Amino acid sequence: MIIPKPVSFTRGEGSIVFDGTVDVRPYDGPPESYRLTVGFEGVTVEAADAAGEFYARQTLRQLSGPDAFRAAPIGGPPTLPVCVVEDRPRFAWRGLMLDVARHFLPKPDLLRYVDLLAVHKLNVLHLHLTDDQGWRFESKKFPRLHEVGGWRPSSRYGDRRRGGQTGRPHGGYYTQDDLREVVAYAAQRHITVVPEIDVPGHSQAAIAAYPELGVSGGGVWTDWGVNPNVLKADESTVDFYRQVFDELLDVFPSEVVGLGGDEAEGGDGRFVCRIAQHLAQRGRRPFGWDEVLGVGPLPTRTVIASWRGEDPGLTALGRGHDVVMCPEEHVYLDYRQSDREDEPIPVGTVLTWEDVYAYEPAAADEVLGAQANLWTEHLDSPRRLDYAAFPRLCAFAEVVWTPVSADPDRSRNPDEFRSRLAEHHLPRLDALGVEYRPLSGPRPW
Ligand code: TNX
Repeated sequence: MIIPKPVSFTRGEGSIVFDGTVDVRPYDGPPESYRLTVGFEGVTVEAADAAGEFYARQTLRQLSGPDAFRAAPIGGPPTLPVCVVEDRPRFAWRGLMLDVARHFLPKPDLLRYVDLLAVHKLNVLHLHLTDDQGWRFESKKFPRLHEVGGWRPSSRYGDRRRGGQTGRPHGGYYTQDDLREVVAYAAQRHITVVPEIDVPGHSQAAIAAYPELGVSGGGVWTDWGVNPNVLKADESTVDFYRQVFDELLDVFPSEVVGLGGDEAEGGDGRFVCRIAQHLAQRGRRPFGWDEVLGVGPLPTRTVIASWRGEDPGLTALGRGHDVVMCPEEHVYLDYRQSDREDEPIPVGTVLTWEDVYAYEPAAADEVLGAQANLWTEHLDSPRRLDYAAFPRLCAFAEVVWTPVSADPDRSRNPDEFRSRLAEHHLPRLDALGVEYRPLSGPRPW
């Protein structure tokens, strides 16, 4: 009944009425771990650190039942089962990548996603802030980036299955203060916001703002797919981006900072190497999609996101990099959830919650962790995001907390998870106002 399934859950006889008082004590466990005891004498949380205490409190909320997740309280104080819960995460990096570039997600909705990550005990929000179709980061030095790059005109709609066009005009950006607020809000929930500015491909929005940056010109892109236009690798373009990244570092304290590097066909790899070096000189760890393994020398501290399967991640481990596994065939939450004709967002290959739940990261003892990726070409509203993210993100949360093990009581079990989804997760998501995809099939929109 817990998300994620804890290392151990022992339920005793009886229950107590919870008056909100928690006795917090130190715990001799690994980082982020805790033991929660609900006894007749009261509630005790033993926590290894502040994050462990935070997760214990999330679990307490889960034990309190779905109404504890409503925005406004209903009913009296919750009743808790007498129990002991021992728990520790499996990975240090338990992430979600949100693409706020293809469709801008207004700040209140972004904060809501931070809350949803916290409920699921995920601790990294990777924000994909720029792409061909939009630039979402306010730049004080180069304001045309957000003023021009933040807005795209209308275009015709194409067949989504083939990529297609963007359709309606669309735009928006976060001010630096907005993002500082998001960072602080996330930090209170033990979530690190890892920003990404994508170079040297996926950069048409920046090129629209400052045409001299691009190999060729053009406006903010109104197609989906891989754009052949990329950034030049000359000194002035690299220097421009050093200044943009410096602004980014002022806003985001995260040690790990994303520079993209994906799908830059025809792009000059030296661009990525030089930005990576710049980030390293500024005391940060560059973070790139697995294509960056092919561009030339990178600081060893570079973190690699393995999305084209897991082989690139294994290669990266062999070269001494830290790795975040996010293989598209297991954790791409933009992919369609069934092959039904009426599935509303029919992109990619079928990826069910069962597929996500069955994901077992390779080299699990060596990688930093895993993240689910939520690309938003076809997710143009928070409602659509909810539909794509849930309940698959619930399944993902359990993957990064609970290993597959020989002990059936402690291992992940899809049948048992299905009943926990139906009995506990979905009522909780209902209480939170999340418009998840029903287990029975597509929601009629
Ligand atoms: C590939 S995954 C991309 C994104 C797209 C996504 C669509 C990756 C690093 N790049 O630009 O949005 O496929 O699923």
